[in-house]
Amino acid sequence: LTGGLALLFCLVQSAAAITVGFSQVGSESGWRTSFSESVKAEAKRRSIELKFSDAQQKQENQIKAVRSFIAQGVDAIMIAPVVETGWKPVLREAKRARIPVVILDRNVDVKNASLFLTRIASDFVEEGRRAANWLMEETGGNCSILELQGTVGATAAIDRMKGFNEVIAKYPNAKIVRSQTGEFTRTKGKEVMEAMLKAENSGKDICALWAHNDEMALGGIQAIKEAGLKPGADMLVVSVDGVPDYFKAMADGDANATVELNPHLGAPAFDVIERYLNGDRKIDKLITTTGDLFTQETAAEEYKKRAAK
Ligand code: GZL
Repeated sequence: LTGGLALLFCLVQSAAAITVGFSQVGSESGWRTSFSESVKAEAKRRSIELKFSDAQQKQENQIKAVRSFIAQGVDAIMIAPVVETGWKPVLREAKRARIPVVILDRNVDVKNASLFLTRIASDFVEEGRRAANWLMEETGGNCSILELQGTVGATAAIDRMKGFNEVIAKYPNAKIVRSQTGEFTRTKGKEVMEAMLKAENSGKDICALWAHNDEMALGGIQAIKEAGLKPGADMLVVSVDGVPDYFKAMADGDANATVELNPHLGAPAFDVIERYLNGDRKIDKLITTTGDLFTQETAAEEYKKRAAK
């Protein structure tokens, strides 16, 4: 009898566990991999069956994954969209299949808000403003800047640029002299920075590098060193994400500031999915996370905290 009851309990228990499909952009940055790891760990903690798909930064792979989740009849879908456009058809298919969709981090450009349950993200425009405000205070508003943009068409790139430019527009002697995408990666960031430095007299008259994420900034720092300049001193470096390697660079004096981006989106995402599956229909369309600006002053101790994890 006890064996039968135990088996019954397991069956009921496993039947109660929900299945969630997660379409992730890729693994282009340290922030992205922390985000993925935190979602996987949170799913395990909650005994949620997670179907994880890494799209290698290609939207067609994301759409294929979402279609496969729909075909498998998952209970909910999470999408971290690589770019904003092109999502309407597959979101309509999920809606027809009555599967709730949670958008994580970057946004989707759809007019019909009923096509997704909610979006959980940081305010990227504010991140851009904070980076620019720090730089303007640091330089008295007198600064010629090189910009490494994130992935073209990605909300993080569009909005960080918007916030940064909104602030420097108030300073007549602050100007972005060159701007190009480094696709959020360290390799591409270094390559593009090398080209920009060559075109700008090896960066001798450049006051700062503004990068839409730490990975590109770290690539840019290598290029600045190879051009014979001291990053963090001859050329200030300001960025976003707050990955451990960047805290190390600040502690070493090679970088100056970053706005931390919270990678722990799993818990709020699963909270809202569980609320929805339990019948809650009063869910906000946007749930924002926040992050602080960090500078060299606290970089060494912050690095110790993060590297230990
Ligand atoms: C922003 C996120 C960006 C990170 C990068 O929230 O979309 O994508 O800043 C990552 O590190 O590539």
